[in-house]
Amino acid sequence: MSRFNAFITERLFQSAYDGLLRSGAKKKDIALVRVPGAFEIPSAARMLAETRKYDAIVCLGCLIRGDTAHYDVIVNEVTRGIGQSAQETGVPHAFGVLTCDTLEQAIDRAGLKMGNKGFEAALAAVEMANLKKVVSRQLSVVSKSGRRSQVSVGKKNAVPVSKERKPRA
Ligand code: INI
Repeated sequence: MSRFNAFITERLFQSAYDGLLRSGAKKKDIALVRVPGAFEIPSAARMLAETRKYDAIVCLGCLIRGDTAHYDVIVNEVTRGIGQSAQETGVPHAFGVLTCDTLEQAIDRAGLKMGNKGFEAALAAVEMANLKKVVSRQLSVVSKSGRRSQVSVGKKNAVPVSKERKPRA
């Protein structure tokens, strides 16, 4: 979590923490790491991912265009860096970095009118960590049985499309 625009990022964190606990995470298994600004999030996320101690990383920050000319330079780098860390380490990273034009927009997305992006990011992290666990298990079954060239989704864990729960409209 970045400290820049802390008024917003603290709200993102509180909601992300709540989302993790509601999803079954234990307090002792959640670590909070603070960095100065959004620009520092990708490198911190990567350091943490490389320890292999974490099931997922929830990246929380707040970039506001109105603040300084920094915004335009930083925004793509932060997005790219977080995505790159996720892809290169294989550890799920959730993107809870607000990219807003105004402080009002940021307030809305940190719990006022538009939900809380921290909460959404926490749920995305849990979902991707669970998906990774299921797929890793399937891959290890496939590699033990020597069928390396036939990596398929196993019947036990895959949900047939016909039985998939439809999201409510
Ligand atoms: N950092 C943010 O997290 N949000 C911003 O809106 C922001 N703006 O606009 O400047 C910002 N800048 C600081 C930056 O992330 C670095 O911490 C700083 O440049 C030091 O590397």
